Amino acid sequence: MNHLLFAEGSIRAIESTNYVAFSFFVGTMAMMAAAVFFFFEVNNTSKEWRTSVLVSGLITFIAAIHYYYMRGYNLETGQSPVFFRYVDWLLTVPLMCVEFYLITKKVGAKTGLLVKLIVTSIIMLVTGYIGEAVSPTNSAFWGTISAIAYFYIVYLVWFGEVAKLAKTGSLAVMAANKSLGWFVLVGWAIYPLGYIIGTPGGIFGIPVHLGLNMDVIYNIGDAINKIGFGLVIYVLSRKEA
Ligand SMILES: *C/C=C(C)/C=C/C=C(C)/C=C/C1=C(C)CCCC1(C)C
Repeated sequence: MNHLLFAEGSIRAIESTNYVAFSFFVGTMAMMAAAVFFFFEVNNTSKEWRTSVLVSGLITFIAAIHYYYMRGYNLETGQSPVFFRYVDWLLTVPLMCVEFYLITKKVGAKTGLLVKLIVTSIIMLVTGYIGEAVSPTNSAFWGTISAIAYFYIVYLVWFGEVAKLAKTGSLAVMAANKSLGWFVLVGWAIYPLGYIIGTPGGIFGIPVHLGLNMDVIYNIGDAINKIGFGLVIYVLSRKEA
């Protein structure tokens, strides 16, 4: 009797066909495991890399909390948790900019570069949110503005200030910046793909659905970018130790 009430009152199982909610569930677990790993490794890390590994832990920890919430939200309502998705990104993407800054700070990066990266990433995310949640009929327009900000970050990391500074660093710093650059160019490109598939404006006004779910694409992107990105930092911290 009791367990029946319990089952009906507070727990809803994820059905095996509900791959969207399932991907939120797996995402929660993966982010939690990664956060625990990075937090525990902070003490095994040489002094100058501790903050970087700690920030990797914070990124995955913040994501784990949001994923836990988004999993429940999606399961209960069947809807996309757009608002909390963007709250998560607004916290974690600037922290990823902090990671770039921390790497290049060792070879002279100034806080102005950090501010530039953070402001650009916020423009990218806020315009994306407007296109997804506030004005979906204009999603192609807002997506384009967002993409311009995105390409500016790609430019900074590959050819601009970040790249130039990284070149003056050790081989490990150069290699790490290359890897992080690939994350921004290829890993982050997963998100506009999800946006194009999930918003009515598609690409330049032409809807593209392909039968794929936007949240599943975003969840795959997050796993690659938050955990993978953190691992690159972790590997760098071992090489430089
Ligand atoms: C951990 C979360 C990360 C790394 C999120 C990154 C998100 C983006 C790079 C989103 C980019 C977008 C565009 C470039 C255009 C369409 C709108 C967005 C916001 C999906």
